[in-house]
Amino acid sequence: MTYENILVFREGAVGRVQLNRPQALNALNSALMTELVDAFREFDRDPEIRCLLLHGNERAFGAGADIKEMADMGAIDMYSRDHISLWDEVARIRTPIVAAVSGYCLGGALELAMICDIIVASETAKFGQPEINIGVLPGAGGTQRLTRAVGKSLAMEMVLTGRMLSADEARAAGLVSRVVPVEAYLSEAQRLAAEIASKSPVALRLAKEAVLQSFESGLAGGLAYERRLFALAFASEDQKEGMQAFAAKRQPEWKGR
Ligand code: CO8
Repeated sequence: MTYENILVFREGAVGRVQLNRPQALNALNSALMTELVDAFREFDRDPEIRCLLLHGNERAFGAGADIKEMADMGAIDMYSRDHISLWDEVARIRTPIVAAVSGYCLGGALELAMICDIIVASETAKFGQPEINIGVLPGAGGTQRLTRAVGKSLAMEMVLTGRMLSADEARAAGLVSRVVPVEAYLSEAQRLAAEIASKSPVALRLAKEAVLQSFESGLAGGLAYERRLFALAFASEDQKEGMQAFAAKRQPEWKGR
């Protein structure tokens, strides 16, 4: 399939997608989100691909959902067209996803980055939920995922005032895992994605599922879930190979089953 709003690359076992509407600061219209979901799903089905990487350009990861596309919509349009479910589709991807963020990461684009599993930020990154300034509120999960990521007080400040966090503030708050100079943010994220992609794909998916379960359940339920997935890992050849390779002091060869 050819895409008009994203660029898609295969780099070894990493599937890389670049958001590509620079003239609109990568505003996420429904065409772009549909293409993104399509590309991610295709990678997710591909056994050769073990980690995904999502990024924009230096000026913007994304300036949010496309305001011009939404401006004239009524409540029933919003409800029945259900564009927001495209964000839910990204959350259903089982392959780990690294987001590399430079410049603006606002509104629906921050909500998209928070659905990814790890955020690497350039020093120039700016994170915000500015929807309050256009008379609405976050609609693709921001009130929930941001609050879990940075805590109630800072999430409230961001959502109620629209203030953007700098990269350093975002790291201090736990929203991003690392901050790197702008000229290195993409290569650093590629390096991280390649490192993740070198692990057992079975174990990666089980681990991602187990960590995400912490958002869905209380501690007892989450621990029980983790225990079941841990036991399930022992049904894989990769578990045998990983542990035998460790004992034999050699590198494991992952089979992905
Ligand atoms: N939507 C559409 N177009 C946009 C958007 C956007 N979110 N952001 C920027 N653009 C366009 C501008 O209109 C402009 O286009 P043009 O050159 O044709 O006039 C171009 O991108 C460049 O933008 P600016 O000239 O404004 O650039 P500045 O450097 O002056 O400002 C800002 C950069 C501060 C990022 C500014 O563009 C801005 O405030 N953008 C809007 C940010 C925002 O409010 N985001 C939240 C949107 S609402 C949302 O995300 C809700 C998600 C819920 C799910 C929705 C499901 C459908």
